[in-house]
Amino acid sequence: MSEHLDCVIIGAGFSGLAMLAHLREAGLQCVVVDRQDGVGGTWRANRYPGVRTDSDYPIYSFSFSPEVRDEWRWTQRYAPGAEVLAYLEFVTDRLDLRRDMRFGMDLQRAEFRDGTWHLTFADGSIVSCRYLISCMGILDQPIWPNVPGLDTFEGILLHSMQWPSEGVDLRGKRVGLIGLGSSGLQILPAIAPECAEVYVFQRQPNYVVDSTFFPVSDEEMELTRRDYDRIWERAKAHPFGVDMVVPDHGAMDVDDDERRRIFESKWQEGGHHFANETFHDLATDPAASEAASDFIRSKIREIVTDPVTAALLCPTDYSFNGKRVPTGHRYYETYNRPNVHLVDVKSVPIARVTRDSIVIGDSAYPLDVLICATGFDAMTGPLTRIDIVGRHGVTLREKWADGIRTNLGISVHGFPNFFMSIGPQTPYSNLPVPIQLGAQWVTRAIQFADQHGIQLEATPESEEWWAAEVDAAGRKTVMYEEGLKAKAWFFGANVPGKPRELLVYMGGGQKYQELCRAAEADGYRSFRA
Ligand code: N01
Repeated sequence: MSEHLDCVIIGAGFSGLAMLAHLREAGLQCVVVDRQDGVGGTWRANRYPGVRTDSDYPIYSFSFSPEVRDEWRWTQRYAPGAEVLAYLEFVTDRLDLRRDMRFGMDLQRAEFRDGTWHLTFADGSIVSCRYLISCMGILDQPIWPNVPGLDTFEGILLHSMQWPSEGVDLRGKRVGLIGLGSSGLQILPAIAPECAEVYVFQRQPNYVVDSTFFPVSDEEMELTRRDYDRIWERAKAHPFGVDMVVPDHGAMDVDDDERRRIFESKWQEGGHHFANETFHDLATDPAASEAASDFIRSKIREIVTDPVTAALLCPTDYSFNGKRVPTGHRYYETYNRPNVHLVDVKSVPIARVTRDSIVIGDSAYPLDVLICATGFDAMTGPLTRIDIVGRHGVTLREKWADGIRTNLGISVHGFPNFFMSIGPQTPYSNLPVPIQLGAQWVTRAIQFADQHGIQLEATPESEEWWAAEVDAAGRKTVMYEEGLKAKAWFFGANVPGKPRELLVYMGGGQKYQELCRAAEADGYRSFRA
């Protein structure tokens, strides 16, 4: 393949679909390329048992297509991964996007020369375009644990993100699980009933908010459809992009009994409800965050029958919001099963993996299967693994070696007509909201550039301004101190050697959208280097 296009969009997940729909409607000739064999992005890659969203279905979908809104039927409040994937397939077909999509296209290099982006793919295909748009998501670079001997394991070795689409038969197997972030803690309850034994190797416990996966009735679906515009407006106005109203009281404004009653009232509703609908300051006041931590620790002790296991599951090194809050489903209850064994690998770290076991101190745990739910090189990883070369011959990897620089997480100085959907330094949020708004913003920016015959590229001043804003906004939250303590991925702290800096904007999605609108109203001056 060798051709010239207006736009090439890299990635066929939520971002790529929204971007293609909007750019095509604006009359641009676009193609989406993806290295996987179909649409779905993260939802095609992550097919591990138990995978599902932690956002309620109305806000984990697009608002822009009346056809999709009216015709798609969600079945569960927190949709399972297969249902989200089916939704994205449905969107693709209903909006006739597939004709402009190419799969199995692994981008190796993109270079800006003579006013054009020149792309080279692993299969030798060459494509050129005027606009290059990254829709690669935030989590496409898996990390394996840095444990000696991992490659000598002769059983089944799996990463949560690379689960075989045909599934894995775990019946009667001895299974080891490393990693208890959102992925690992969804996997555990889903696999425990079928395995002979599960050994959970925990380095750092998490604050897991449990949830109930209510089915969605016909009546509720109809109400959601009817109310959708209002739901979307509320999500747009919320700092975290969810359809919730920020409470007017802080956790310390009420007495202990009332605080506990309020926490309890949201406990069963899941992560975002607990984090956003109890008190307004769980992300900004260390005392409020500690109160939430205390409440969750008390729930752990209430649910987990073995006191030693319960104590190990209680985080003490960082407080609530120090990591992205995960939603579980009977996660803590699973430790009451006789075949589930929690192994502390913080006080005695994993020594090595052998051909058939994990060795910790003097003990060897024999395993048939080892699952690594050990996370991602988040936000920057998808962009720095490819040679994206700007007009000075510098790659994004080189440009960001001493610190990320972008204007609003959308554009980078030295990389003309290159845009990022949910790039580094965009909001910490339920993602479909900034994804859709971002696709609409980029489409208008490209129309503006075409009308004025100009190229768009962040100015150096805008990059310095935005880096300072990102840092200042982060420092006002508990995510800053607690995230560093917890070695959270949003600091890059989970990747050996990666500089510690905030990879996301913590100032709120609504504030961020205001800034994007202001840049647009200003004639994109901060994007006209
Ligand atoms: O990854 P993580 P994830 N030995 O980085 C452990 C999104 N997501 O894939 O805390 C032992 O959170 C590590 O331990 P520690 C969501 O944004 C969403 O689970 O560093 N353990 C940690 O427990 C989420 O935040 C959904 O001590 C090791 C785990 O691996 C993001 O993806 C579902 C280790 C990694 O946790 C990432 O989640 C799934 C070692 N050597 C994911 N190395 C939804 O529900 C690492 N760990 C929408």
